[in-house]
Amino acid sequence: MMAEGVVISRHKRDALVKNIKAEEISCVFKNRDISPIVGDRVSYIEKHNTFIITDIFPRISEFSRINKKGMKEYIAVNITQLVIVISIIPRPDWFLLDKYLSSSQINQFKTVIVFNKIDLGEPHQKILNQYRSIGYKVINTSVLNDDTAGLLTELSNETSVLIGQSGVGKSSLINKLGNIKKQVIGDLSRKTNTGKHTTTTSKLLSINNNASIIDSPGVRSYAPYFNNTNEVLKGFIEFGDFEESCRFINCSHISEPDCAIKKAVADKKINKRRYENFKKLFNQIEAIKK
Ligand SMILES: Nc1nc2c(ncn2[C@@H]2O[C@H](COP(=O)(O)OP(=O)(O)OP(=O)(O)O)[C@@H](O)[C@H]2O)c(=O)[nH]1
Ligand SMILES: [Mg+2]
Ligand SMILES: [Zn+2]
Repeated sequence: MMAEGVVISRHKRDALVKNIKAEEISCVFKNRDISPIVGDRVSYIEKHNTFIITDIFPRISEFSRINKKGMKEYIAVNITQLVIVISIIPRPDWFLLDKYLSSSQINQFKTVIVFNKIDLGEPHQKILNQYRSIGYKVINTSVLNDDTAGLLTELSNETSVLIGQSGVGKSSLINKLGNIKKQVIGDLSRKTNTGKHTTTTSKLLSINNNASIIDSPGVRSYAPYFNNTNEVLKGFIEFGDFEESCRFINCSHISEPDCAIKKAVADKKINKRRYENFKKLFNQIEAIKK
């Protein structure tokens, strides 16, 4: 008999599939062409007491990264929103944030920046306001002070993946929001104030307000997968207001003369830090693509 469900977690040789009856079924996949990712809609059959995934339905979206071998690797699929979590400790990695934002822009995901642990103070307001002024939604949260209602509003009716450095509080936020099986959370390392990579596999959870959330393992770094270097140019949303005025239509805003982006940076209409991160990312992707 054939049944359908959603992949809620993926391991090396099997995947946990939640079916329409909300049963969680451990399924294997034998066919080389079938590599289910968390968020995938699949069909499966039962054969001699083993559940086997037979098909993956077409995806509405794919969130990916480039791995060490230069290949595309999927983090989550069928998502509608990226929720990028940063915090006071560990300190924000702004380049990491810009890389996530560029990926979100290319994939046209809805995007929310969550600034967590505001019970510890409110630093970085200037930078956060820069992100607000270019159009990103930035919300403050605190698990400790039970301040998560604003986040719940953003999550409702979306399928979101929570991403960010280890220890920023992704799993803690999810535990606070959902009447769900609690995710394991972990202390920060006392020496370095960084997370200990507590969450090790992505997991899709359904909470109230018709929100689906994927908890993901914290990262040290991230590089978006781009089909070509030109895509990097489209990842920085505020460039759109100026790029038509560059002298060359295919200007990469790096070394060409009469570049409207570089002029906007000089005129302080584009944030210099963002532009430097754009260059850094552009050069990284170019090095990979060569
Ligand atoms: N003060 C304060 N601490 C928090 C808050 N949210 C989470 N923490 C603490 O931060 C630490 C890390 O929390 P986790 O939820 O495990 O972080 P994570 O982002 O899921 O980390 P990984 O799974 O390793 O990626 C724990 O000690 C939490 O108690 C908050 O709002 N305020
Ligand atoms: Mg976690
Ligand atoms: Zn230019």
